[in-house]
Amino acid sequence: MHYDVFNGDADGIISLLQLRLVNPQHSQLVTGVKRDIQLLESLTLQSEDSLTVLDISMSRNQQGLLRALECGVKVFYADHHKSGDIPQRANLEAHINLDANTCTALIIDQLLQGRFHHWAIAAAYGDNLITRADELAVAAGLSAAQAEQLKELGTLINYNGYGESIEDLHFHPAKLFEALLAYDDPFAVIAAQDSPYHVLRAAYEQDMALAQALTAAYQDDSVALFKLPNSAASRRISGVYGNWLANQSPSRAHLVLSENSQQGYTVSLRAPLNNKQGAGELCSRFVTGGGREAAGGINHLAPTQLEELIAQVSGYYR
Ligand SMILES: [Mn+2]
Repeated sequence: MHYDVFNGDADGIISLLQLRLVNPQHSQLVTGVKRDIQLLESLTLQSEDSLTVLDISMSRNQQGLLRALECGVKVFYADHHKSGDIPQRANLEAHINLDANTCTALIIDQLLQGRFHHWAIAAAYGDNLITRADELAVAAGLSAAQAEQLKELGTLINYNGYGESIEDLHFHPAKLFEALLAYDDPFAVIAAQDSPYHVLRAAYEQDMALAQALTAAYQDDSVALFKLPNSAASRRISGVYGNWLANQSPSRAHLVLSENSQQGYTVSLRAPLNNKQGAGELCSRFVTGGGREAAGGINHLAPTQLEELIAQVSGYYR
């Protein structure tokens, strides 16, 4: 049995797409929501099996990988996340590149000498490598309008991967991969009226319209706070929504709260776009918080702590 193991986001799906367009293979598809990255652990393998692993961290899958290699499974691994030590084994072919300006689909694009280059560019857009994707689009002779189309397609495929569980998604990532495999060029997906592109586009607009209709639950000069209801749409859109809010008012910090199932909130904090610092530090003042300078989060905030959070954030960015 051959297993194709891939992240359920645009980069993972389009990496595999390029490989299977060149080299069709009957395989078992192993994937999940974007945040589900430990995909190797669950596999029960036999020595005659083979694996293709795409766009999931080698260090986060080390045990599963070592187990597969031990029992003689042939593994092809391509990725751009933290790898840890790469095992030196004859049955492992690893293509790991941690450059911040690359993604797995671009690593595959290089290996395939650009056979499905337009797809690779769409994946780079989807993985948020906007500047790099723009450069590649220009170098490939695409018009600004065509580049914009690839950007939208990549973004939509990526959006499909966001959710707490598979039930939140519009397409199971394996199904989305299978549907897209019918198209050797991304512009054909956009042109086909019955393709996943149109389904995702309508769904995305609907989710965003829901979020954009919300008014701030709190707002002053330095911070605005929005509460998303406990719904699948909220879980799909919260990341994109945070970006959109930040672009709307770049001098404010933004708190996006999602109601969670423990009567509290999951918190996402974005520092002001024109003052990208402090978010992780602010969040780590709360027990389950942490993050980077530009963006932080708190896994669980009790409603009674909300006032304190607002005071801290507002005071910090004032
Ligand atoms: Mn990626």
